Amino acid sequence: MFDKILIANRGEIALRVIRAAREMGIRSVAVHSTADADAMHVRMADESVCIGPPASSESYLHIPSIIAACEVTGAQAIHPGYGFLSENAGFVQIVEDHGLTFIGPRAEHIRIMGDKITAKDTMKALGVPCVPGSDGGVPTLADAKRIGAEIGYPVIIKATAGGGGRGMKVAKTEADIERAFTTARAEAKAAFGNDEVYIEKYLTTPRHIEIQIFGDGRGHAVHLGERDCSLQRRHQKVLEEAPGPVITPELRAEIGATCARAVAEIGYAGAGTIEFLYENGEFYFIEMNTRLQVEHPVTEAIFGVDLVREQIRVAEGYPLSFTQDDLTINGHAIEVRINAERLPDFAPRPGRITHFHAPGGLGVRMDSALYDGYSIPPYYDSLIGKLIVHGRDRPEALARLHRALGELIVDGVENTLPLFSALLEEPDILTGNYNIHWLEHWLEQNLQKA
Ligand code: MV4
Repeated sequence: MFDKILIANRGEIALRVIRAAREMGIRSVAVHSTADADAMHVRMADESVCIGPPASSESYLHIPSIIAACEVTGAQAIHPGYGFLSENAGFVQIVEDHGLTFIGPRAEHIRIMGDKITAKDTMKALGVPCVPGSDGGVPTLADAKRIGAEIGYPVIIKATAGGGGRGMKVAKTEADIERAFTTARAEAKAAFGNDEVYIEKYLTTPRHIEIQIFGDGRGHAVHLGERDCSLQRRHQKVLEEAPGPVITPELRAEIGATCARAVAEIGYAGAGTIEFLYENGEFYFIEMNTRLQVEHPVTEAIFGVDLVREQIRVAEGYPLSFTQDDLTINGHAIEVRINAERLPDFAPRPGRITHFHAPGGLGVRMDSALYDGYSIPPYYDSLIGKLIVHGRDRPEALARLHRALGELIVDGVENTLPLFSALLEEPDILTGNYNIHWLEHWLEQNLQKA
C-alpha cells in the first residue's frame, strides 16, 4: 500500500486525484509552479513542493524537479493526471528507475499507442476493427496515389507521430493528393520531427465514440461502455455524454468485449480509452489514449465507480475491484467543459475570479479548482471547470444540466457558459442528433455571426 503519492499536475484533475487518495487514507503531495502558489490543489493537498517557474517546460514538464519532489517528501508513486507527462513513456521509465511507481500503464504500452501506425497495427492484430487504409507508413507520393486509387476517395493523411487531430490533411479527390501528402509530411516534420504519414479512408459524417477500458496488468480487463464526444471545436471536446445516444446495448456489448479482450491480451494496466469513429452502424478504431481522460466523470456517474481509486489500486498490484458482470449502467450523464474564453472566438481570458458559486443538488457534480478571488494564470489551459449531471435517463440529465447551469456563477472573467444555454435550445442536441461536424457548423451559423 502507498502511504503518500505525488500528483504531477494542477487544476481540477489534481483535486480529483487528491480526493481519491484521501478517501483511501493516502497522503498527497502537490507540485506547483511559482504561478500556482495560490492554487487550490496546493491548498487541498497534504503537502506541496514548488518545482519551478511558470512555463510548463520548467515546472509541470520538468522531470528532474518532479523526481526530486518525490525524494524530499517520501512520495512512493506519481499520478500524472491528463496532459503534461501522462503519456510520456520516457518519464515512466525514469520514475521506475528511481524506485517509484507510475500510476498508469507500462512504458511499453504508452510507446506503442503513441506511434499511431504501431497502435493501429497492434489493434488490428488484436481483432479491433480499424479504418481501411495503408498498411503502415506511406513513403512516397506514388505510394499515396496507389493507395488512394485502391481505397477510393476521399482519403485522410495522418502523421504517425500525431494524434488528437494534429497533422491531418484530407484529399477529396486524386487532384488533391499531391498537395495533401506534401503538406502533411512537411507539417509532421516541423511539428514532431518525424515526417512519416499514413492514409485512411476519410469518413465524412461519423460520431466520435470512445470506449473506456480498465486492465489489471495481469491479463484481465473490463470495459465501461462508451462516451459520445462528437461535440468538439478544433479538436477540443466541448460536451460529452454516456451512454452514447445511438449506441444500443448489443453494439456496446460487442465493441466493449472486443476492446476488453484486446487490452487483456497485451497485459494493459490501468485506465485507457479506445477511440473510434462510428458511422452507419460500424466502429472504426483511430487511436488509443493511455491515460485517465478529462471526461471520465460521465463514466463514473453511470457505473458508480471511482476510476482514480481503481488506478491507484491497480498500481499497488491489487486485482480489479469489479468484474464485467458487476458493471451495469444506471441512467445517463452529461459533462460540459467551461473554459475561460471569450465568445464567439474562444480567445483565452485569464484573470481574477471575483465570485464563484458551484451548482449542487441531486445528480450534480462540479469538478473545478476555482474559488472566490482566485486568479486564473495565463500560462496553462483555459479549463475552469467541468459540470457533470446524472439523471435516470437522457431527458432528466438534460433538464438537470439546464437547472445546474442556471445556478453556476463565474464572475470576473469571460467564459463559455452562455454557449451551453444556447446549445440546450437546439433540437439536435435535445435528441442527440449530431456528429463530429455539428458543432463547428452550428458555431458558424449562430455565434460567429451574432
Ligand atoms: C478521421 C476523420 C475521418 N476519417 N479519420 C480528428 C482527431 C483525430 N483523433 C482523428 N480525427 C479524425 N480522424 C478518418 N479516417 C475525422 C476526424 C475528425 C474528428 C474526429 C473526432 C472528433 C472530431 C473530429 C473533427 C474533425 C475531424
